[in-house]
Amino acid sequence: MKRRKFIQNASLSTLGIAVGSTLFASEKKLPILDNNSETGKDNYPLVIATWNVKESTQAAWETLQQGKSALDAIEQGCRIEEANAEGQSVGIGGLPDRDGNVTLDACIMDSKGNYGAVVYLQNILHPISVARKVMEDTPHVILAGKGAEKFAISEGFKPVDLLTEKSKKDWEEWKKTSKYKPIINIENHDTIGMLAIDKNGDIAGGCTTSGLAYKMAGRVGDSPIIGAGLFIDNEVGGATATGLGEEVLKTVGSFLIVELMRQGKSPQEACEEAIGRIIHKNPDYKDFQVGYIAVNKRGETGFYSIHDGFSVTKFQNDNNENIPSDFYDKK
Ligand code: SD4
Repeated sequence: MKRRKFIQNASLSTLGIAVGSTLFASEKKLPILDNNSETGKDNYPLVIATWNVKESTQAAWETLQQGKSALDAIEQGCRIEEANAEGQSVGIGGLPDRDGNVTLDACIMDSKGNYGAVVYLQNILHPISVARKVMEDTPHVILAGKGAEKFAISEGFKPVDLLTEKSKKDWEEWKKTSKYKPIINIENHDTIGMLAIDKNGDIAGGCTTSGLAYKMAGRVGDSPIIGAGLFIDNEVGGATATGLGEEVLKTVGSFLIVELMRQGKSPQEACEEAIGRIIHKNPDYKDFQVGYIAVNKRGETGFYSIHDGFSVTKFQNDNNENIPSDFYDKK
């Protein structure tokens, strides 16, 4: 019996057997999908990211071309968007919370299942790199707020003012009415979730954002939370999210997608089902956007959103392309 079939069958039978198969998979360190030409070698290296972020995917791709790991590619790719002061949902230039503070969330996950994150981080330009340091240089997985900032500075990151003139002006305009409508739509959209497969077929991912514009002080979204904004299982694939984080958190979206792929769904089917869960549970889905992207171990990709307007950028076979996503709400 093919190994993949075996795992599928096992997980469909009793819980005891399902647990047994999981142990078997991890003890033997065997990929569910083998890395050979038949099952995907032609599909990677590969980089895919949320929204139109060609410069980010380019940087990640170049990193992979230098023979570096998927993890290095993710860090380099995310740093581009974090340093882009024009983008108002990531890093410098991000729209502030309702008190005027720019607070950043980011996480990174490698192919060995290691994870690091920063939440509610202020005054630091590259949260993705701080998240990597949390993962690699501390015994913890998440650092928050002042502690995260202190750690970053101790690691050599320089404090910077992240509130640009443009974002300050927009915030001052917003304050005139102070209407809080956490609608994520096409105007507010460059949270970057990125997945990469390196030449060895190993997968890593990252997610970095300034979160919802004008959020309550202290609010943390899905993007830095393992299983919600990002999840990688190198035996199966990876997934990441953008959109209204509260909805992604409540349905543990990225973990759900990876588990659906483990059970045999394609990345596209898994993304569609994860969006379906949100729609099924929340009748207000017309008022908010969520988008998911996924890759599996074969280098196949999928993406789907609730509403029109979501897109992904994919770099594969020397082609860096922004592709509009299919969506649920066709009206
Ligand atoms: C959050 N998911 O903090 C993020 C926001 C986002 O494009 O994705 N914006 O909820």
